Amino acid sequence: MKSFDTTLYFITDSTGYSEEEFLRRVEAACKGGVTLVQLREKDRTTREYLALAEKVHEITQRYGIPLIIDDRVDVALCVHAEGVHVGQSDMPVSMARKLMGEEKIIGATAKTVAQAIEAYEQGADYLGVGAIYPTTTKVKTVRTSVDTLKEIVKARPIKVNAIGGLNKENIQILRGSGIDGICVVSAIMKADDPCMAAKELKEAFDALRKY
Ligand code: TZP
Ligand code: MG
Repeated sequence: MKSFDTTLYFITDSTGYSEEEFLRRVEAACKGGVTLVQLREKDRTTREYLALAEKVHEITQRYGIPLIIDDRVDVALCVHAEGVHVGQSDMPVSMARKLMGEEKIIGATAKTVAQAIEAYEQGADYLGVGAIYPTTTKVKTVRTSVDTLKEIVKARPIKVNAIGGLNKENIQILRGSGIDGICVVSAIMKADDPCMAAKELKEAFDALRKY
C-alpha cells in the first residue's frame, strides 16, 4: 500500500514571483508542515517546467515530502517526482497509470460522483474535489457543493481532498465531511509568512477533522 498524507496539500503558483522568491516560499511551506506539494505551472515551456520541477524536487526531498506534478506525466517521470495529478481534460488516469507504474501516486480531479468512481476504477490514489469556494487562482473550474463532496467521500475508498478558496477561517464548512485533507494555493502561496500560514492551516484542519 502506498503511504502518503494529503492532510495539507500545497499547490504552487509561481505567477508574480521571481524564481528565488518562489523557491523560498515553497521551502517555507515545507518547513511549516505541508504534507504534499504539487507543482502547477500553466504558462511555462516544457524545458522551463522541467528545470523548475528539478529545483522544487530538491527542496521537497530534503523535507521528505512527496512532489506531485500537475498535468504532465512526462515531466513527472523525467524529474523522478513521486506522482502526477490529472484533471478531466488531461490524460486519463488509466493511461497515466500505465506510464507511471504502480508505485507512483496518481491524483485526479472529480466534480461528480461518476467522475470519482471512474478515476478510482482507473487506478487513482486520491481525488481533488472542488471548487468549494470561488477562487482567485487561475483555473477553469465550477463550484462543487459540500453535499457532492460528502457523496464522493462515501462513494470510494481512496483519499479525498477539498479544494478551492479554502483558508483557515472558512474550512469549518468541511467539518464532518469525512475528507482526508485540504488543497490550497493562495492561502499559503500569497501569505505574508507561508511557513506560519501552513502551520496555522494544519492546526485548523487537524482541529476540525476530530469531529
Ligand atoms: N482546482 C479547483 S480550485 C483550484 C484548482 C486548481 C485552485 C485553488 O486555489 P486557491 O487559491 O486555493 O483557491
Ligand atoms: Mg490539469
